[in-house]
Amino acid sequence: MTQYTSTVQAGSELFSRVERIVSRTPVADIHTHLYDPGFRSLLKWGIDELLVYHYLVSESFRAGPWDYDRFWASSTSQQAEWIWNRLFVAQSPLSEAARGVITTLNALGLDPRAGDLAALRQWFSLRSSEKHVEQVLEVAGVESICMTNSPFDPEETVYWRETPRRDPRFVGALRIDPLLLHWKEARTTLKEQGYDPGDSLNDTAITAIRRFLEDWTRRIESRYCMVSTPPDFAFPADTDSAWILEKAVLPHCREHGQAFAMMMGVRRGVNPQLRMAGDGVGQADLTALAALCRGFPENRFLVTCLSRECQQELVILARKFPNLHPFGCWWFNNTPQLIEETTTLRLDLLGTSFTFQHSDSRVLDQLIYKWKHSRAVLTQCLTRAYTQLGGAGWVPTDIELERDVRRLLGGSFDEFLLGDRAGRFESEVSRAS
Ligand code: HDL
Ligand code: ZN
Repeated sequence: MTQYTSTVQAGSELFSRVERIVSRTPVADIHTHLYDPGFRSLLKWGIDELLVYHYLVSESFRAGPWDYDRFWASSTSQQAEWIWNRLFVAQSPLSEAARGVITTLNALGLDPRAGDLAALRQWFSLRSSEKHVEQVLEVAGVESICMTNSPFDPEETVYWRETPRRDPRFVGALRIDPLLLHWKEARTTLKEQGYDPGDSLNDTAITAIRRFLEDWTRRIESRYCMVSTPPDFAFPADTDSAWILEKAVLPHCREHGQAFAMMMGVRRGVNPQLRMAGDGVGQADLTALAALCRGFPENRFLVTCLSRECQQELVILARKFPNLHPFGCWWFNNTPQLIEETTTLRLDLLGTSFTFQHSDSRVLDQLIYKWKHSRAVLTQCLTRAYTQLGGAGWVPTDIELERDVRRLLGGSFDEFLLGDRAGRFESEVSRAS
């Protein structure tokens, strides 16, 4: 009887069962930078947008000459041609993001080998955004998409003032980085929007910030509230960030049933010349997360970390705090090797009480490759896990496989948000004592 196998027998009967169920289980994509088609130009799609994805921008600069100004002064289609030639013509598209373009084009029935960007542009140009959304969601197997909605982004807030016709599959998620990380600037925005917090952090500021959060939460029908934090984010701490988080944001989340999502360990602007492509990674101090989970048991924390080194500590913290839900293999972790490593770690220590992946897609068509690539790794991880379970004498039925996969692809996320886990946990503990 196989007790443990680190390699998966692809093509085995179990592998085939798992692969079939993973491929047909619809995904709730809990973090993306996509927009409802009602937001018109904010929803990016097509070959040029695929090629100028910031992951590919940074990769294309690996070969000189590094003429940043000339690149940024050129048009999107010129940038796309430049990237195509460097990453797809001068070498094989071996990186995850470059391979993703190939996966996506083939899945849409297009031939990347033709290398004719003009013909590809023509194909995309003939499609309406609504029709393209239907096809991409169908091909990608995605049933819902959390957007990233920032009340600090004037390009976006203009649409909310028009109360856009909404596609219910595109779910709101309130993004508040400036509020927590750049209070001096954020204060100006709040004042401009009619929430005058005054000049110091006191009860007046709390009232203004909470009204701001409440109005935006309602306006976008937010699923959760999110921030990305730098490696040195500290809590508790004598900082504006810690004060606003404790006095305004976490009480708001408790009152409005909002989980608080933290994406931890991003170093913004490591190379400013690469603009959005210039961000880097640092090891987050997760003692701050432990303090938040411990100090605010009625708040629920959705967390993903950017550094590989943080992944085990995050999983172990999740074992200590029922109000902590790890999710996704974020950004630089979104590679087959690190998805497999992280997911195996999580399955071994958390079972299915986490969310396997989010796509972080910025371009609609990316949903296709990000979920095709991730599903392939999930199939590997689950086949290994069920092989081990079988070796222990417990062979899962298809119903059980479907249940488990649904949990990993959005079901555990829903349960965590709706289950008021921390409250129920508290009541169970208090009843027992
Ligand atoms: O802060 C974030 O939400 C990150 O996901 C950044 O947007 C990053 O640029 C990204 O797209 N990562 O995949
Ligand atoms: Zn993101």
